[in-house]
Parts: sequence; structure tokens; C-alpha cells
Amino acid sequence: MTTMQRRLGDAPAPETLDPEERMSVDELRALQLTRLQWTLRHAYANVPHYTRAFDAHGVHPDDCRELSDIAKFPTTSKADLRENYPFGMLAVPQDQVRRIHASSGTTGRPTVVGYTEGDIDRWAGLIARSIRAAGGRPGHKVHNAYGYGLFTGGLGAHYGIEKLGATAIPVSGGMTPRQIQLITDFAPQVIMLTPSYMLTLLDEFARQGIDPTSTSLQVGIFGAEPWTEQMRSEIEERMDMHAVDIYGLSEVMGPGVSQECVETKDGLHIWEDHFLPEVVDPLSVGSSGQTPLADGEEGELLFTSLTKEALPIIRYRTRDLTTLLPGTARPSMRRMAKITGRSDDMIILRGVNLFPTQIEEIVLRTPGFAPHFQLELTTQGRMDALAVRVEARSDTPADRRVAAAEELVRAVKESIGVSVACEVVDPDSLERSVGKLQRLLDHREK
Ligand code: DLL
Repeated sequence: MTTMQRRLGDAPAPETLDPEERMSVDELRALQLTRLQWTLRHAYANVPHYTRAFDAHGVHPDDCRELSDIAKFPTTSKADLRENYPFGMLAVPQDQVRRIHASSGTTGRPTVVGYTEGDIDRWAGLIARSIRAAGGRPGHKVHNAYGYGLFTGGLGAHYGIEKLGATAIPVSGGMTPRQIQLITDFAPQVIMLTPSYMLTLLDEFARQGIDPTSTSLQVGIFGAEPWTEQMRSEIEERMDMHAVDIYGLSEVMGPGVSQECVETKDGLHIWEDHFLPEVVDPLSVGSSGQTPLADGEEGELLFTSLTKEALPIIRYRTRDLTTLLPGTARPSMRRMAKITGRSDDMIILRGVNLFPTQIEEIVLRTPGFAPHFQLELTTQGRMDALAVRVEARSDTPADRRVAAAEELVRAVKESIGVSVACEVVDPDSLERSVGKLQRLLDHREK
């Protein structure tokens, strides 16, 4: 089959892949080691924070002789970036920094990241690789509804769309009615946005009386927040398009650290030529002698950048929980399973650990429920209580609402092992997302 005959949803022709995507495991590991040794030396020589942290830990870049030596080095956390606010983590003079991004900073100082010209070029290359893995091709039109600005989603995706040789439609988030008009009029093949904002767009299609399966869209590239297999089915069926996962975080680069391949949809291939992943027991991090977990065990994901000039990052604690798996569609690059959640988002309810994604799975498989729900934690007596507030679909009769609520409570008890309350609310009554959705309301007495 020639490249031209390939449909969206097929694997890209092997000759269109980057050479690194086709490396053998041995070639890739050798490249990683050279790049890791460079990164450690670069960080130690140019960032006072790393000089101090390595010295305090009794390690030196020369101690890295093989990839597993990474475990000897100290981890880096969001707090380290905050303490060095705004530019203390930069490893190059400011006049070499071409762009700044920052996290929203809702819980304190924002974390600031910087990029050299080379960093921006490599980032664009990884987004282009990610879109190609998702099924996008040169010549396609890509509707980019990730927010533009300090958030890495919009501009990060934008430069990669152009680098692929596709056409960027830089819509950003918001102005929802107009998003539908632009999709209808410009006829893009690919859309990039958060999964929760896709649900908002689906509501808007219905409001405008447009059948969402009638659009030109064939692939959606969803990330920036956790989403489940059940959500994939919901979106794929209602939009009649492929839905694949893209992952990344500003401290490590932005979107495009890992990407799911459309032909397998079996987790995200980590672009290991640029990032070295580890999964560790979240409770052991920081203690002495802590070692990475074996591939296949769930824990906290850490990343070390291998090519970043402006902001090299060593063993960054993402707080995201996942499992490392062997490569499939790109055999030498390991995959990460879909993120279960952030350790910060874990709810400990009367001693039982629970993630919002577990509730999402149950909501979406319960007939009568729309995919819109909210979680509210309160204090009742001296105990924490969790209420799941979920919207009924517009065609759900009243008696089905009651039965659906009972089913959800039973399913949560059976699969997670804890009692929750369920309140079914009218269609369109919960707040909608335009970007990352905050599902959890914490109203516990402090
Ligand atoms: O969310 C970068 C991004 C933009 C990724 C667009 C994908 C698409 P931050 O704002 O720094 O960066 O937030 C990073 O978002 O640590 C995860 O907790 C979460 N996250 C990102 N992608 C996924 C995903 C961007 N595919 C934080 N699945 C990360 C689950 C994700 N969580």
C-alpha cells in the first residue's frame, strides 16, 4: 500500500517515521545514555539548584556510566521550580531563551519554563511525530482548541501542526458556538482539545441541531487531563472518529512527551529518544536507597529530559500514576498505560483510595447517565462523605434516574469498596469545561 492510499486510522508508512522511531532497543539505549550524560553535566554546570542538590546527595555527573545509574541522582519536584521562581532553573543565558510558558499557579507561584530555539524545534518535531502517530498527515487541516497563551497546549500543538506540513487552525479554547461553525465550514480532519471540552462541543452540536457524525473530523487527539477507555468509546461513537491520547507536562516540555498510536490504541508510546521514564513507589521517593519499580508495576512516573537546553529536568516527580509497558507499534519505545490519576487527586475516603477516573468508568457504563459528573467531599459527623452528582441524559425517564443512581452506588461499593451518595441532576445543569475540568469540590471542614 502506498502512502497516498493509507486511510486515517492506518499505521504511517514506515519510511515516513523519524529514524529514532525505527531504532533497535540497543541503538536507542546507547543514544539515551549519551544524552543523559550530557544532560547531567549541563544541569550540574549551569543550574545552581542542581549543583547544590547533586553535591548534597554525594553524586556527580561522572557517576552516570549506565542508564540505571539515574537512580543515584536526586529527584526534582514542583516545589524546586517554585523556589527558583521565576528564572532560577534556566541553564542558558536569558538572551538564548526564545519562549516562556508557565503553569496556571492556582495553588501558589506559577512554575515557569523556558525554551531555546533548538528546544522549540525539537518540541515541534515531537508534536509532528505525535500527530502522525495519531493518524494525521501532511496536508490535513488541524483544528487546535487547546488554549493559547502561557499554557503549553495551544502553542505547543500549533508549531507541531505546522512542522508536520499540516494546516493549523488556531482556534484556542472558548467561544464554543463558533468552534462548531469553524469545524463545519473549514472541514478539518483532525481536532486537538481536552476530552472534557470535547463533551462541551458535543452538547453544542446538539444545541445547533447538527449531527456530529456528519463532520469531516476523523481523528481527535485528547490530553491534558485523565480520561478513561469508557470516555474513548463515548466520544468515538458520538463523533464517529478515532480518539487517541496525548500526554505531557510543562515542566518536562508540554504536550508530546508520549502519544498513543491510532492503529493500536493501547497506551502511549513515550518518545524515549528525548525523555527517560521511571516508575517509582510514590511513598519511597526521597528516601535513601529508593529504586525504580520494574516495568509492569504501577507507581509514580518520573521523567528526565535528554535533549532540553534551556530547562534540563532531572527525575521530575510528575505525581501521575501509571505503569510502564513494552513497545508495540514502535517496538523499541516503551509505552505508559493511560494515567489513572494524579496522586494529588486521589481521594482517601474512610481509608479507601479512590480516583475520579474510577467513577468516570462507572458513570459512563450506567444507562441513563450523561458523561457529565462532579464529585463533592463533605464532612458528616466526623467522617468524610462523597457525593457523586451526575446528569441524566435528556431522554432518561424519572424512574430510570432512580434506578441508575442505585446502580451507581452499588457498583462503587462492589468495585471500589466504599459507600457514596448519588444525586441525579437535570441535563445541562453542571458546569461545562473549556479546558481542563476540575471535577472535585472539596467542602470538608478543615
Ligand atoms: O497539560 C500539557 C498538555 C497539553 C498535555 C495538551 C496534553 C495536551 P500541564 O498544564 O503542565 O501540561 O499539566 C500537566 O496534566 O502532569 C497530568 O496530570 C495531566 N495530563 C496531561 N496529559 C494527560 C493525559 C499539559 N493524556 C498534567 N492523561 C500532567 C492524563 C494528563 N493526564
